[in-house]
Amino acid sequence: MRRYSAFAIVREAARHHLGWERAWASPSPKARYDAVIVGAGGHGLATAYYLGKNHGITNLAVIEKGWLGGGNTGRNTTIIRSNYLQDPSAAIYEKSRSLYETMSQDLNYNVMFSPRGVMMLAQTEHEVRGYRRTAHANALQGVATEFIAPERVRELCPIINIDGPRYPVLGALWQPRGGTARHDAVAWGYARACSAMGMDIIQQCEVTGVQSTNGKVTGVRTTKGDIATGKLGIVVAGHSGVLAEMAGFRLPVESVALQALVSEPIKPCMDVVVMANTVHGYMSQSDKGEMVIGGGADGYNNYTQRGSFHHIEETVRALIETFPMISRLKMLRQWGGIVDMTGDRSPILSKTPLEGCFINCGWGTGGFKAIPGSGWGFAELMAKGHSPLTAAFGLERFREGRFVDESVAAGVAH
Ligand code: FAD
Ligand code: PYC
Repeated sequence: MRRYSAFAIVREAARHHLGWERAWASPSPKARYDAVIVGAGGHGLATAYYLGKNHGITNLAVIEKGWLGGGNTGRNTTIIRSNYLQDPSAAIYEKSRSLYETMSQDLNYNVMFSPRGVMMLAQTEHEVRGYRRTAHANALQGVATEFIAPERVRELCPIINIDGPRYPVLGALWQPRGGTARHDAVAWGYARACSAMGMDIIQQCEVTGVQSTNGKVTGVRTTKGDIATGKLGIVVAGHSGVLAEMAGFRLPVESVALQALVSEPIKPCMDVVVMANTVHGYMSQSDKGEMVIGGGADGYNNYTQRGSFHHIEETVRALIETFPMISRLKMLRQWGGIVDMTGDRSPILSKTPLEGCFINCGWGTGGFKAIPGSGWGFAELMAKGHSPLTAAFGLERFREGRFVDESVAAGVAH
């Protein structure tokens, strides 16, 4: 792989940009790999990358039924933060956030990480207590957050209506090094780095079956033929239940639609990310000037990548009361993704009842921020059978009642 650099831009400018290489190869599948990852979203690609980089496993294929990054990785609102309450969550999300800080250099690909700061508004006394508690927990975990007063909220984001018609802003949980990154670039950067290590990324290839003998995985059946492997990572987000069924086990996961929308572009008016969880909407401004907006998840199971109309209405209503100046903005686009929700709102990174088959899912509405940390930990689990980062997130926790309960503590009421 030829490195991207200022020198390369000058060189290519001088020869009419004819020398750029394809960012990744599109090979046909081989008959056998040491490891196969199903799903070329951020988590699958990051897993492949760290299996190669940290554990030397490069005879590997990532199998994707659509195009890489076309699932939730390319559909999210790109918020990155690590202000979780429980220790195992803070550990994996902060590992992830810290990997985002150096991802562009590490991958030699500009993922446009923008640590512009994330604030979660406290609009009830209950939220004030909850966020103060999270700030104390984060201090002990080494995660830099603080609880800030309404005056500071106004200073950081002058367009907020502090006295809101229904709920005043009583303060906020502020993470100054939280922020956003360009979601497609995260997938593309990992794909390019994986391809450069000799891995095969096979798009337009659906896994239709999981093969096994005597309780051990032996391969996968795909629309491009059978592929043998003794190590399988299932990383398919909203389709995790479908793949688990192919592998012969069930997951405590529900698939629901989560949607987002963007407005027409306007001049810069907001340089932080704001989440308002009581009224339930969140907003940031993209580099193009569009307001990037989201709200709650649908309340019923679903596999269509859309989302219900009443959620758009509720989200827009919530944001207009928080940011009255957006009331006359036109919305340009709306879309949805299918997210995989667990009961404790924490992910599953686990061995499975099928030996050699591992599952990474349950990131629900909040897994974009977790991509590098999840890839790091899941690769270690697949390579060595254990990872300190993933130990609390095994499937057995649902049987044993050891939940990592983030359903309210994460501050996102999805
Ligand atoms: P995906 O990116 O969905 O990748 C899974 C891949 O598996 C897909 O490409 C799919 O095609 C493939 N696949 C499925 N079945 C098969 C099969 N049989 N064979 C082969 N391939 C298969 N998180 C945040 O941290 N911050 C946010 O601001 C945020 N906002 C969000 C907003 C929206 C609207 C949505 C939908 C999600 C949001 N999320 C957010 C959540 C985040 O997007 C996801 O948790 C994360 O992207 C999941 O990544 P993934 O790699 O696990 O899944
Ligand atoms: O987890 O921060 C998050 C998030 C924001 C929007 C959707 N999820």
